[in-house]
Amino acid sequence: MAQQERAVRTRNAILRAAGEVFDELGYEAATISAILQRAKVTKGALYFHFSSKEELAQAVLTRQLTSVPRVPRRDLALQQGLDEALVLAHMLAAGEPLVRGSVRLTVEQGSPQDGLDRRAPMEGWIEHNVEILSAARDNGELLPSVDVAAAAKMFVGAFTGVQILSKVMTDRADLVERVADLQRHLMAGVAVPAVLVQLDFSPERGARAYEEAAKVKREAEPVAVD
Ligand code: XVR
Repeated sequence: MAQQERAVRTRNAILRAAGEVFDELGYEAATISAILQRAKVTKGALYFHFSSKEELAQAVLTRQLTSVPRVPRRDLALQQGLDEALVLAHMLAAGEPLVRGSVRLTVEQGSPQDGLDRRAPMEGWIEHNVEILSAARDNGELLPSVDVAAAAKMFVGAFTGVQILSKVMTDRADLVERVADLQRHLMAGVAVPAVLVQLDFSPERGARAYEEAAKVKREAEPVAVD
């Protein structure tokens, strides 16, 4: 195996372990030694890639969007956005460590001095939603009254809220269902009637689209590089 590929694999293993530990303990209580044990790499290897707990947490936060495989293109931009929401819900419910850890780091209040930039993943999602909604606007899928920039933020805020509710109430057992239900309500407020009737909100789309997207991703790039 090429040296560079080995380094990327080690880095991914460390980030995955960090995701698990941040998910279980939160930023404050997490320790580098717990992450080391979980990743099964040497201390030297870990410090070669990351010099501090803060750097590890920031990398987990930064990876949030790229950890979610892109859903294959759909004819309707709104169906694509909807499928992405179901994929993210599926990954959180199924226990994907990087995404779970990253989401916990994003929503925990933390201390003002912890130095983490929690805005990064939120800005990434908002920007991504602007792209999807702009494509939807160009396709004539959106009601004329919709403000794309405001709707992009509404989708992120609403997903976050429902995600927290499901975690508190059912430890995410009902997350995919809650997100499908949320999307049904949000889409009714943004889609023209002719598009709304075509959207498929089945919760099972989450797992299916995840497998589909993960396959495309594996074929495109066997090892993720930042
Ligand atoms: O914007 C998002 C989607 O378009 C679905 C609505 C997802 C935003 C996820 C934000 C993330 C950060 C904290 O989830 C949290 O709970 C894909």
